[in-house]
Amino acid sequence: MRYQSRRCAHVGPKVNGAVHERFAVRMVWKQLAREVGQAVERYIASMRSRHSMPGTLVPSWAVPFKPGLLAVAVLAGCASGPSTTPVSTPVSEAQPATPEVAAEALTEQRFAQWVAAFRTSARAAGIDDATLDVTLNNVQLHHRAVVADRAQPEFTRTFWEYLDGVITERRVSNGQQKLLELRDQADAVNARYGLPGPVLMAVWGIESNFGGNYGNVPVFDALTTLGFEGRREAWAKTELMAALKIVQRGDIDPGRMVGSWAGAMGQTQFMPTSYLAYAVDADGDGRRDIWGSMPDVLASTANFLARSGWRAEEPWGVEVQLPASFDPARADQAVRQASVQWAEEGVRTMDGSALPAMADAMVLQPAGARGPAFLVGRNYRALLRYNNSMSYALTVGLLSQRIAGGPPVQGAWPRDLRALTRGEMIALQTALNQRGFDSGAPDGQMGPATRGALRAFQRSAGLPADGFPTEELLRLLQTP
Ligand SMILES: [Ca+2]
Repeated sequence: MRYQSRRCAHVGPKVNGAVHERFAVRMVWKQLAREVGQAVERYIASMRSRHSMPGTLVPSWAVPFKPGLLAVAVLAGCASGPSTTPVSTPVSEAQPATPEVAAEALTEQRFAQWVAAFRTSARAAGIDDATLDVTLNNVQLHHRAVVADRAQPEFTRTFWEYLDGVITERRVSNGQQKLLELRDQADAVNARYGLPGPVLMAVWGIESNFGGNYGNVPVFDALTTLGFEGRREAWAKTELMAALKIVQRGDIDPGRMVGSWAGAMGQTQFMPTSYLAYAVDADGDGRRDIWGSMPDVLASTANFLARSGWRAEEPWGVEVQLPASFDPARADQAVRQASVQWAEEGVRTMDGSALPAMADAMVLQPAGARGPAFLVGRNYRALLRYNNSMSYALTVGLLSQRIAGGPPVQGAWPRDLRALTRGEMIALQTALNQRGFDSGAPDGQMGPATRGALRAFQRSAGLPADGFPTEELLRLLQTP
C-alpha cells in the first residue's frame, strides 16, 4: 500500500482510497503550508543546480533538516528580516542568512506550529498527554518526502515492464519458500478467512519484499510532514489521529512504528485507519503487531481482503483467450457478468478448459487489444481496495499464480509499444477534446474519461476500440 497508480506501479495511500479524496475545507494552514512548500522546492532546486545534481532527486528524502544549522538560521533570519540576496549566492557555513536557509528556518517554525495545532485537536479528541508526548514531541519534517509526494514523473512504464520488475524468478521462489516455512499459519488463516496462502505471500512479497523492506520512516514523521505540506492535509490528519489511537491502546511501541514515507506501516503496509479497522491479534499476545508477528501480519492482511469482498470459492482471475469477433470495447470495468455468460460469448481459458465460476466478472486487456486478456471478478476488486491500481491488483494475482506453481502470462505483450510520456498524454487528451471527444481537463493521467474518449475516436476511425494510448494513435489524432 505504498505507491500511486500514476506510476503504473502503486504509489500512495491506498487502503483508504484517499488518493481520490476531495477536500472541501480550506484552512489557513493549508495555504501557509503550500507557500512554505514552494519555498522549500525553490530551495531544493537551487541546491540541485548548485551541486550539479541530476534532475531527479535521489530518494534520500528521509534526511531531515539539520537542527543545528536551523537554530543559527532562525536567529539570522529574524535579525535580517526579508532578504534581497540573489538566489544564486552560494550557501556556506559562514553565510547562514541566505534566502534558502531563512526559508528552511521559516518552514521549521511553521511545521512546529502545525504540529502544535494538531496536538491541540488530538487532545480534544481524547488522546492523552502521555501518548502525545511520546509520539509528537520529536517529530521531524522530511522535506524530500514533500517533493516526492508532489512529483509528476514525465516517464512511466508499461504494464509489462512493471510486471517484469515485480514478478522475478527470485521473488517467485522466495514466495514459495516463505509459504513452506509459514504453512501452518497460512493454513489456519485460509481456514478462517478464505484467503489462499499464495495470495497472502504475493501481497507480502510486493508490499515489502517479504518483510525485507517495509520502510524505516517513523510514522509520525511521515504523517505530520504530509499533513503540514497541505496537499492531502485532511487525509493525513485522519491517519495521524488513527496512529495516535494505536499507540494509546498499547498495540505497538511508537519507536517501532515505522513504514513508508506515505505512512503505510509494517510488513504488508497498512495505513493507520486500516490498521484500526482490520488488524488482528492472531498470536494471542494482546497486541496487533504487523511489524514483528507473522501470525498477526497474515491474519490482518487476510482479514482486510475478506472484509473487502474476497470470496474463497473464486480465484483471483484467469488468463483467457478471446474470440476473433470480440469487441475490445467490452474489456471494460463497466461490463460485468458471470463467467457462464462470458463463455457463451466464446471466452476460453488458455488451455480450453471451462472458465472458473465467477459471479461478477470483467475482461481486462492491460496492453490493449494486441495484448493478453484476463477475466477477473470480485477478488480482483478486493485487491483494488488494498491498492486502487489495475497494475497492482493484476500483479498480485499473477504472482500468486506463480507462487502456487501455475504458469506465467502466456499471451504475448506488444513489446514494440512504449508508454506515452506525461507530455504526450496531455497532447493526446488535448487533441481528443479538440476533435469533440471529451476526455476532461488534460492532466496527463489515463483515467476512465480519457479511455472512453479514445474509444469513441477509435470507433469513429474504424479502429478496434480498446482505449489503449499509443504513439500511433497520438499521431493520427494530431493529423488534420
Ligand atoms: Ca499479537
